[in-house]
Amino acid sequence: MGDQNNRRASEELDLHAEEIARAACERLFDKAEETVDVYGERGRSRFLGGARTHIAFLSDAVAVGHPELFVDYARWSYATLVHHGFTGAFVDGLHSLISDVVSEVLPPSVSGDPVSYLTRALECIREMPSGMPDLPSFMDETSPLSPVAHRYLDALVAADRDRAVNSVVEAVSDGAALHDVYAEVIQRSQRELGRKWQLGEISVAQEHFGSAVTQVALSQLYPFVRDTRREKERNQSIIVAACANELHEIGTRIVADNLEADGWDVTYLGGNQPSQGLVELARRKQARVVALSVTVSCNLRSLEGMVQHIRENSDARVMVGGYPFQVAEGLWREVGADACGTDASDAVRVAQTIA
Ligand code: B12
Repeated sequence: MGDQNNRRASEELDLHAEEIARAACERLFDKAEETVDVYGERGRSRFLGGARTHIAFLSDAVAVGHPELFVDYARWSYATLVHHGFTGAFVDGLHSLISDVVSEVLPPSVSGDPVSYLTRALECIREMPSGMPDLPSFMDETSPLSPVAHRYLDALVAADRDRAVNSVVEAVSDGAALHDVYAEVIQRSQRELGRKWQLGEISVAQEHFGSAVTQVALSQLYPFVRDTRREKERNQSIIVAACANELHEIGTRIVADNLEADGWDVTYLGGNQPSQGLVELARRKQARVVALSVTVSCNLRSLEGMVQHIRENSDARVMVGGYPFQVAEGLWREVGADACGTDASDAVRVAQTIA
């Protein structure tokens, strides 16, 4: 877990984030004319945006004291940039520049960790095989629901909402288990959409459309959730939300629906939830558990603050989940949670054990 020095370094990074991003951008584009020739003004604004996101991810990784979180992000962003037409050398230069600027701008007493995280990320990127990074598919051809998953994904990519929604509703009506359709069709397709965007095969608009249709599909599947809940009613209340600043809400919603199908009285709050109202709701609903989700590690401090606030102001147990906990072992304990689950089915198992 991050110590006081980590926290200070991260605060300084936040304070100087814009200055660092702009200085790195200026050096890359204004001092190396060939960079402007190759990537143009559009490249400059993309780089600036990317540099800001980089610093946000770096800052949270430093705060919680887990360099592997930043390394994971840096590898992901390297693969994405290379698949979107930037050269490996450009991305390498970008990392080196950010590292140089961080060591110049941050006070020497706190720059050690951020610079060492950046160096570690750079080393890992340099160890990646040259050429286009391989991004394995998320689709599972051995799953009995594979044909439905392909139908669903193809319909999302083809911008055919009705075909997508009908494919999952028909699968459940024909007897497929709800949690399998969530895991094998919807979750895999959403992740595959992300991969296709990363590979440059689909646009941001197609990815956004796909996620919007998935929300419609989840609404159409909700009556099945309610029917299953009636059979299992357990009269225990749980609040489910994604933490403040976290916009990824589909995984959170699937967790909520799985819990409800297991008989829980679920209050689902969606994404980007501040802790204030959540605690009041937890008290009013006499919630046994609050389940919090985080997907991007730059929201970890936000999640941590919420866990602390819930602990100090309610009796509810706290369960956390989401991608960063798959990358950094033991992190869930360090953010102060009572438990962590890996996916929606695991969330059901874990909630029962801590309630
Ligand atoms: C759709 C999407 C978005 C949408 C979200 C729309 C919405 N309404 O939800 C939008 C466009 C908003 C978005 C934004 C961003 N995104 Co995005 N996004 C995705 C995408 C393509 C799909 C996410 C999804 O629906 N997954 C499917 C669900 C079902 O899976 P899941 O979230 O993992 O949830 C399961 C488990 O994690 C677990 N779980 C989750 N929460 C909890 C909680 C508890 C308590 C428990 C027990 C379990 C649990 O159970 C869930 C169900 O089984 C992913 C790709 C991917 N591989 O996931 C990228 C992805 C997550 N995004 C990414 C990034 C970088 C971003 C941005 C930073 C981009 C940017 N530069 O602005 C922003 C951050 C915004 C923010 N502040 O939150 C990266 C993260 C890279 C990394 N290594 O960290 C990914 C991987 C990009 C990719 N294309 O491959 N994104």
